[in-house]
Amino acid sequence: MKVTNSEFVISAVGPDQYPVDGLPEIALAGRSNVGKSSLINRMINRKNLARTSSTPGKTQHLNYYRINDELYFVDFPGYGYAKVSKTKRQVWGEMIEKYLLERETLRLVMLIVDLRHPPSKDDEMMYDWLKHYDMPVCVVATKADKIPKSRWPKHLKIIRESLAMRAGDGFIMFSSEEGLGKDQLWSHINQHIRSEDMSLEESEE
Ligand SMILES: Nc1nc2c(ncn2[C@@H]2O[C@H](COP(=O)(O)OP(=O)(O)OP(=O)(O)O)[C@@H](O)[C@H]2O)c(=O)[nH]1
Ligand SMILES: [Mg+2]
Repeated sequence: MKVTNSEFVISAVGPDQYPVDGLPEIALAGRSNVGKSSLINRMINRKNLARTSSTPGKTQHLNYYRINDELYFVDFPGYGYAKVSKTKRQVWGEMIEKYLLERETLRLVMLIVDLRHPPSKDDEMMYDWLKHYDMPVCVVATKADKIPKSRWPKHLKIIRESLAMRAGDGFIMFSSEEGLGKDQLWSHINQHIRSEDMSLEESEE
């Protein structure tokens, strides 16, 4: 997809604030600091539209980005950040769960993991939960530029096996720093925004 226009729409705290125009939505879930916002910026060729930081836990609401008047990226609050209070974590958890279960325009969840490390317990829980509800997931292993190419296959294998990935889910290696994986991810997203309803999704690959 050629991105000609992208804008930040809203940092939503609940369903009342979600957009009502019915465009398809692609959600981004992942550990705090894993690189979700950087991935969005790379996908839309913007340096800092999605706020990135070296301070984890920065994104605290569902941040909506509207792309080409064709779709939304929905940046979730990162999970697994110890300094966030238990109450706050619970509120985020409930908001995300409700969104995932009830948002009719949701087409795909991108689960962002760090290629360098085995998935965390939270990553495993998130993927299991998405599998349980039969949602289409694309696992994106980012920060690929941080390890030598020769070690990529080994790391990919660990991630695939630790998550017990379904054959039908996408699995893409990515680098926000260098742009690796961008075209592949766009073509995966394009396939999903054309589908009418997640429950009618056919598995691919
Ligand atoms: N080298 C490299 N650094 C990256 C990459 N992606 C993200 N980073 C860095 O990792 C840090 C965190 O990135 P963010 O995009 O802010 O992470 P996030 O997942 O949005 O974090 P929260 O909003 O706190 O959940 C920043 O310092 C980024 O510059 C990548 O592909 N390669
Ligand atoms: Mg972020």
